[in-house]
Amino acid sequence: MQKEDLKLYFICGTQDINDGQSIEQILKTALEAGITMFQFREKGSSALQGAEKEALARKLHTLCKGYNVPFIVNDDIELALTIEADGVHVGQNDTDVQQFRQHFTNKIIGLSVGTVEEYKQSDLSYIDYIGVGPMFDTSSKADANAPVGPTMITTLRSLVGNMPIVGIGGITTSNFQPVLAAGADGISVISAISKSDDITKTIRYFLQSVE
Ligand code: TZP
Ligand code: MG
Repeated sequence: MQKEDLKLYFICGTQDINDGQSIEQILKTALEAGITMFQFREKGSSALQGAEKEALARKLHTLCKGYNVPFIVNDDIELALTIEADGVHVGQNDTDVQQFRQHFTNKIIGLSVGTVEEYKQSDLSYIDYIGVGPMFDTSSKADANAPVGPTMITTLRSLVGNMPIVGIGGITTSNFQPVLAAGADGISVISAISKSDDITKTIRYFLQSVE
């Protein structure tokens, strides 16, 4: 993967959209407007499972292919392998990355790293990028840790050197600039896009500043 892929990384699952809206339509609009990477993240009590989840993943993957945008699956390595996704994103408590890197050559593996302690306990040799956060308060992740702020990007940047970094958590069009200024290669958002009244305008605004 290229650092540029992280510029505007949209994450979404069926739990993240307003009632009556379609995740496919939202993704289509977001791709058209220029998101650079997408992560399918089904979470919580309403999350699709099994065949339904796989069917939706395949549809969203196909949409991403049409725009040459990498399609990443959150946590579900089996699903990622089954549908030949472009990668997976895992958290600190998810499957041992080393175990699946061998099945996952030429794929993207992202890891969440929120603190220096987490950095120290992570083997980054198998990782393509790290997601650092939460930058700010977020209501999109039920078990989110306390915000670490953009300064955590600067701290981790000095430890990881050139490794691609994306900031995540509570990022909006009003607060993303300090995340980039702190050394992130891009920003990752759920609600700023999925709940936007004008997705195209929101995305264009983000992209103007990242580029
Ligand atoms: N990981 C850390 S914060 C977060 C995830 C998945 C939620 C980000 O959602 P939002 O709506 O952009 O704050
Ligand atoms: Mg996880």
